[in-house]
Amino acid sequence: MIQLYGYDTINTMKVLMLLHEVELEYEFVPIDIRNGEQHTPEFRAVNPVGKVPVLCDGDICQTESNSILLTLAQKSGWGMVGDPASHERLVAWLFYQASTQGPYFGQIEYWSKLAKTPNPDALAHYHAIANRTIEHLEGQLGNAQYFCGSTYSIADIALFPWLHAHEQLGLTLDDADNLLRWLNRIRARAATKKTFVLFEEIGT
Ligand SMILES: N[C@@H](CCC(=O)N[C@@H](CS)C(=O)NCC(=O)O)C(=O)O
Repeated sequence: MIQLYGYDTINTMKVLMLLHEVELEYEFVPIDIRNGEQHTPEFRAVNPVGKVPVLCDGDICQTESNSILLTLAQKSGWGMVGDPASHERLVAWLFYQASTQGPYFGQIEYWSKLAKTPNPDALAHYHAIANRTIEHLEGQLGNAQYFCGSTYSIADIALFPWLHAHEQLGLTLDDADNLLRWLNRIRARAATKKTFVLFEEIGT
């Protein structure tokens, strides 16, 4: 059975959402990153970078949440989109999420919750970038149901967790009705609800 090393983190959430959509059996191996378990020799043997998620299938272990999404979607046939233009768009969203949305929203989490020395300038800087990101995503989504059109795909799964957590970061979607509709559509899915339930259990 495949194993998912993870915790109640944004990037773990993406992989769980996909596993639940595909209804693949997996073993969840919690790695308590708040208590340093990502730095144990046992876990470093699985991922030398010391980060979750990691998905292992036998001896093959894959890191980087969006690359895990892509591999699982290609293998299962779920979460991809049909025509070449949509496929290019899907891959571009995965890169955009990993290079822009993820790192900038992650900086807000750091400066608002984790930093020992507050830095209001840094927080304001990353809030401004995140607000531009939200504006961009709102415009790109437009009236479409999903980021690649009418098909729910791994592009949506990749972009979902940070937007789902926007209130915890002090961000608002008051001017982003399209994104709010999109969030609620995804929150209502059985696979997403199952992921939320598992998140409640992790670390408790
Ligand atoms: N680019 C990686 C980022 C993974 C990552 O940053 N994981 C965080 C949790 S979301 C982590 O394990 N942090 C522990 C640490 O850095 O010590 C991915 O998308 O999987």
